[in-house]
Amino acid sequence: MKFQNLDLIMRQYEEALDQHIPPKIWPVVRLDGRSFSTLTQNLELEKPFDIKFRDAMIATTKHVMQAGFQAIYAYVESDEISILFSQNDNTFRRKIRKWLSTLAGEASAAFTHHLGYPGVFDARICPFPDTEIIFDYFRWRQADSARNSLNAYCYWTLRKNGKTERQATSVLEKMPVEQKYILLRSYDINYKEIPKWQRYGIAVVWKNIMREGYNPITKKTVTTKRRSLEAITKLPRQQAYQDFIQQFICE
Ligand SMILES: Nc1nc2c(ncn2[C@@H]2O[C@H](COP(=O)(O)OP(=O)(O)O)[C@@H](O)[C@H]2O)c(=O)[nH]1
Ligand SMILES: [Mg+2]
Repeated sequence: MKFQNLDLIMRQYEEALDQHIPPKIWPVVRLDGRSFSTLTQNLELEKPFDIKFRDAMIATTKHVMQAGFQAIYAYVESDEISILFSQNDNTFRRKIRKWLSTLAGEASAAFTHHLGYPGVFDARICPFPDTEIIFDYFRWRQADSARNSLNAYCYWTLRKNGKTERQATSVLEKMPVEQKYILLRSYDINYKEIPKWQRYGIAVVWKNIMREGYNPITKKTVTTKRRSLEAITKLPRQQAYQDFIQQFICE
């Protein structure tokens, strides 16, 4: 078969499953660490929360937000990163396979580089039609963070105090939230005083920085504006959290 004919046929196969993010849709990509329960165990990280791991997740998020797409806002909790991109982001002509493979690859490379241990992320896209549902999405992830955080504190407190995996799981099964606070208090842990990031997650946002410089040609001081990424470890909650996110979104 002639190369040109073969090329035509192969391209049909290659492009058969291609999909695109529709116009005007806001893409939120969630990256999740693959088998990080095992990874965190192999690295003997602090339980339930480890600062080195947290910092690797923040560094990974900053890297992905600067990987050539139009990232607007990111939220990190546990081993997952959610990134909101501009509704007008036309990177790779919005081809979904390019977005998912590139973003998962960038995250995996950055995390591995930062921690010196191979970590792999999967990726999915949530295509949101408006900002209301974006707020709901981030509030949902924050509620998930708070729920998992309380459970992790209870579980590891029981494990550190002699309970087996099965015993700890069985004690916590169907235990009401208030009871979990009481359980922690009985081990001298005031859960309401733990660092906020462990409960409500971390945001990574763009900040404008004004820099003063000297122009040797005009011999004048000049002020330049630069964008840089900042991690916010004390996030507000519920409606106040929504208002916080709102400031980064312009339609
Ligand atoms: N020790 C430790 N483990 C963590 C920390 N953050 C996340 N993890 C682990 O990461 C897992 C993430 O959950 P999930 O994605 O459902 O598990 P996976 O399928 O094994 O990646 C949790 O179960 C924790 O075991 C941390 O700061 N310290
Ligand atoms: Mg995971």
